[in-house]
Amino acid sequence: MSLKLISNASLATLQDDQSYGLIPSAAIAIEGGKIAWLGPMSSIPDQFLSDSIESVDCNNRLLTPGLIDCHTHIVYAGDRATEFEKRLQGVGYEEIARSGGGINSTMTQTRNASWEILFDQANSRLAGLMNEGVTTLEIKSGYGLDRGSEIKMLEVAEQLERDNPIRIQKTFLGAHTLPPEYVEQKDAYIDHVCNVMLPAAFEAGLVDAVDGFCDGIAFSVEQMERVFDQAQSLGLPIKLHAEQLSYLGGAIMAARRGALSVDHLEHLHPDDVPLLAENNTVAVLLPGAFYTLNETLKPPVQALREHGVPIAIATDLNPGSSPLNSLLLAMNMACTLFSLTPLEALAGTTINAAKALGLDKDIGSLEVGKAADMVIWDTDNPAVLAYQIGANPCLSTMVAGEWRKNIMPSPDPS
Ligand code: DI6
Ligand code: FE
Repeated sequence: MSLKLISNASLATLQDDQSYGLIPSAAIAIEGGKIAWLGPMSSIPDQFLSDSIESVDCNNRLLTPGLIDCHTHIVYAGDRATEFEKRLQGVGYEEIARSGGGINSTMTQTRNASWEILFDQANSRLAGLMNEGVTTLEIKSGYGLDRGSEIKMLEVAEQLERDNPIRIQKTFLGAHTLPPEYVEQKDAYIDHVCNVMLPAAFEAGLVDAVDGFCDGIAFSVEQMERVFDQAQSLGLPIKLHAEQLSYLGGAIMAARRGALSVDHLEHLHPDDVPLLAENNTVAVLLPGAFYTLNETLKPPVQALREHGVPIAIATDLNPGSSPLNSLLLAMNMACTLFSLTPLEALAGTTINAAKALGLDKDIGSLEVGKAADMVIWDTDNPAVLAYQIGANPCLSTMVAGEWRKNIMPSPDPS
């Protein structure tokens, strides 16, 4: 089994979300794709000190867990730049959606796109995220809105994982918006999602979790409950786009059912927060959508903190409300727009993002036994990651013990 040693690192272990878990002047040993040992340089066990072990000297640079983008829609065709121009002239996002644009316009382009075009466009978005140290990401369907097109999107997501050194979680989002075939028949579409689309995607082995858009311009709490009944009868975890543009009470419905996460939450009532805490449901904040839609109402961050709800941060990368191809920038926005601390932002893209995907036993922190997914950064201060805008201090990334990118300068000879 191949052994590797990374030495002279400033580790930020993120073993919980209360501190960076810093170990200065540390080393980390990797065996069989997992973390075998970590601790101070002065106490490296002999078995990891042999000359034959492949080793990298970090020269005291920061080493963190690999970043996790736990909410994305990176598989889609085309763009919505024309809609952006309209919105700048004062036409609202909801107005555009209600008049057949918005998600439906991306649906048309996605249905019409060949598998190869869809793959190539998603692959280049993925490259941008990977270049900044993302080692796991979630990808939702939701721009197909019929059986074949939803499956096409999820197959593209699966192929992205096969072709790249990255972990991908696939989420079925058939209940994203109403497709034109079902105008004024939302309940009939939800029946089709429950009885045809979701079972077909599930049987094809393409679904790790089920999501929906619970909002005035999309589906009601009752309609989402029907989708979740079906998801849970198939044994699938659930999550929900909730309280983004209005308050419907979807977040507490999802939390009561043990949802992994509820996402967006600008309109969440502080009174609803204890239920999230009781059910270990992660609050996923998406500052890219808040920024793009020029929102003013912020998620109730202080109430989430006070009740100990784990907070995650994601890009929500999508062509309409969040064309944000940078998780580091999402972290910066979470600090500046939502008053998160840089620690909360980093916990939000590591340990808490792993919880939002139900993967925290295997990834999200530097701990013995977890996967060796990690990033070496060109700084020794973890606050730098959320502080900079448009810089990319990622030097090296390892996934499951294998270097994916390694541009570490040689250690200073002096
Ligand atoms: N909320 C969002 O922000 C994205 N989906 C959702 O339910 C927007 C998707 C889009 O505008 O294409
Ligand atoms: Fe989203």
